[in-house]
Amino acid sequence: MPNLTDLQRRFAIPGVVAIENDANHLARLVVTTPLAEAHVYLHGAHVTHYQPAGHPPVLFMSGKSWFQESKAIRGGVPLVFPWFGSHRDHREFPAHGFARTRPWTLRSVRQDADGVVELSLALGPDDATRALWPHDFEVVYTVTIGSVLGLALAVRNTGSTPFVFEEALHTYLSVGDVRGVSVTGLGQRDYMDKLPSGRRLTQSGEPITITAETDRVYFGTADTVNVLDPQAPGEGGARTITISKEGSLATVVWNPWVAKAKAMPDFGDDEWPAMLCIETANVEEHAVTLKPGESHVMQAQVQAQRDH
Ligand code: TA6
Repeated sequence: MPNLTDLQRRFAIPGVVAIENDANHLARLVVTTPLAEAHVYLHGAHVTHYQPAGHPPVLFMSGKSWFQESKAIRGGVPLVFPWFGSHRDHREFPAHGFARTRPWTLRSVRQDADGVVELSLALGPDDATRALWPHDFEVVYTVTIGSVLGLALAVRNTGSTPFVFEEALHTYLSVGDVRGVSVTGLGQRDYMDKLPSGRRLTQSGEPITITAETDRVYFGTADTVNVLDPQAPGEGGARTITISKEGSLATVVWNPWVAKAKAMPDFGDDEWPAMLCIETANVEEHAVTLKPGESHVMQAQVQAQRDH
């Protein structure tokens, strides 16, 4: 693991970006500016907190999340790479790939003239990743913290053979009560309903509401999704969280509801009403193929505004 003192010397910006070990001795960056605050762990390059000025937190974090090097953090924005869900051929491999449970390297920390902070983190192959996925790659993740949370996942094939990968920014949004939330931007899109068997359907009208366990992969959609939360946390009343994106053709919508929430040890039984995952992805038929030397970037912007 990197030396904390060395990281602080190289990357800290006094009063803006601190680097600390959390209570579980995992290193994280704590970003505090007049525009927003955020927490980003080197473990999984995991954004666990984002709160723009004047708003309650935009990301949900489970109070029962693991914070261990071998496990994914539950909430925030888990990074899914290089496969989504269970591995097609090896069900014993970690779900959603290995990126979210690897230590990432902090590459740069910058603040621009407007006060926006940009972090860059990188992941490359090692024996552990090659044992799961026999390819050479470089992933560079850029997190931009301002009135908008910007996330950019750049994958490059540094090997000598082509590879195919899936990816997702598995974003957990914080909502007042998922049963009262309306989702727009996915109308008329085809989707795979993973409950129970992966059947293909077409989204009829919208808004989409959440009335049971929901686990859907929408295809052929580069669209912006809006989540209207009439009972948003905090004092300000209703708010809309907008997720726009580039370089992504799939969007995943997930809420575990009652039974699945109970089945997850790192998720509180009563936490499911407080979250909704809107995931920016390239999965299934939208998996990405890269020849040697080629790169691909997937980006998302997460923004909250009050509905007055
Ligand atoms: O993105 C939705 C999903 O694939 C669900 O099927 C559920 O498994 C969720 O991801 C969480 O997966 P995780 O491995 O983080 O428990």
